[in-house]
Amino acid sequence: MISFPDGFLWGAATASYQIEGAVHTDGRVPSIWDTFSHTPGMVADGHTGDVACDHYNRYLDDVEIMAWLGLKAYRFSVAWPRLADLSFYDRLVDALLAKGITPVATLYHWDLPQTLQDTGGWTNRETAFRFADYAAAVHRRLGDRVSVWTTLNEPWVSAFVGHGSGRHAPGVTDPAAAFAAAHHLMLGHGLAVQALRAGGAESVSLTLNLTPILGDPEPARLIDGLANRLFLDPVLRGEYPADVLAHLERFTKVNLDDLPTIAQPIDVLGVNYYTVNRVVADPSSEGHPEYPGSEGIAWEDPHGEVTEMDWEINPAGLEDLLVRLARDYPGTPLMITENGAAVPDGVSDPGRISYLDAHFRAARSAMDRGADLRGYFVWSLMDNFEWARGYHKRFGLVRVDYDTLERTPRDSARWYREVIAGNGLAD
Ligand code: GBH
Repeated sequence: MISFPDGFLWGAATASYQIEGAVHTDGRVPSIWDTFSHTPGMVADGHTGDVACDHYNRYLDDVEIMAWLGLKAYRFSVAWPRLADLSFYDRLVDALLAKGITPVATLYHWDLPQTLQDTGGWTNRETAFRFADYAAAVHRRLGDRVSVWTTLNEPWVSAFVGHGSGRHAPGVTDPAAAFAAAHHLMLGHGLAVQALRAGGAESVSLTLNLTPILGDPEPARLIDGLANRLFLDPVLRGEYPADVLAHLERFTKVNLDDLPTIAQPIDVLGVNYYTVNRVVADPSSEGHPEYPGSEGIAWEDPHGEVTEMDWEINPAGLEDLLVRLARDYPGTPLMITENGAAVPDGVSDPGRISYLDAHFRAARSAMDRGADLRGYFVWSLMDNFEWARGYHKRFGLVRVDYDTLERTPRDSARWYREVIAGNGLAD
């Protein structure tokens, strides 16, 4: 038996725009993802989050499923566009607590109000201050019942997929904008931490998507800087790494006086892990638009098995990442806030079970090697709007029929239920 510590926080994760639907209900205003998904050509087959899983209306059914799974915690995000009426989250939190499920609230999972985009979005420093105001307002409303808070989900994606390749909203393709957005996102994080602390929040965190970069040492070092250290070091060490700072200053200047604000202590670091990237030096390569300045570097095809996203399945990458974090950023407890796989549709999903099984084991061995891992959230509770890929890619423990909106637990859900009940895996 491979056991996890008592109180290990087994959970599942979702995000507002990916599941809620009800985009015109209770005064919700448009977000950059409404604009983007309604722009022809941006999302596969013109899919949008207008209805999604209709979780906004079906949340009680979904909480029943979570209770059946035995989840200890549920990670959801609050939609900033619903700031005018947060009563839905009141009801959701109460329903979770009634089932003994700890709510873990993320304040920003990519659905920026369109009005803020109209004044520059994350490229405008002012947005960071608006984010902190919003964080304070949500905390005032839910802070009596929600004790675990995450500011941002994956600022790398917001900055570099949103403003580098433009594959995500707001669909900008401008390296200077991408680096400015990265800095302002981190500033917004720091200001929001201050606001949450002022309101008395118990546990405050940031979730980063961290991608181990394998391959030729020199290009791997640069890309690791842009993917990982660009965010880890300002938040956890109060500085931009020298190589990353020199690189980003080729595109834009950032205000280094913000670093003490960005480096507000956090209680836990959220880690989203899916795969590794492999890079090689290749003078003929134009580079990757999500890594501005990566000319001369090529991305290798995945090694071995891949998921439906074409992402390499590499559980050792998770183990190495957690051990590295414990070594390079000691003293910060870790939580896996997302890990999971898109596999072919069906109620039978052996690929998802073997993916999760291997990654749970990898996480456990990282703990044996010193990683202070407190919890593990599977992405995702249910199939949902997979951003630019629309509804084609299915990450759910629970299947969603998009015609009837019926939910059906997959084999992986039954399997995960056993893992949680036994707090571990059979040898
Ligand atoms: C998460 O993003 C999101 O938080 C979540 O909303 C989403 O549904 C989920 O993952 C599944 O996609 O791009 O081939 O080089 C994950 C974003 C995915 C970005 C892996 C870096 C590296 C592989 N990350 N990606 S690749």
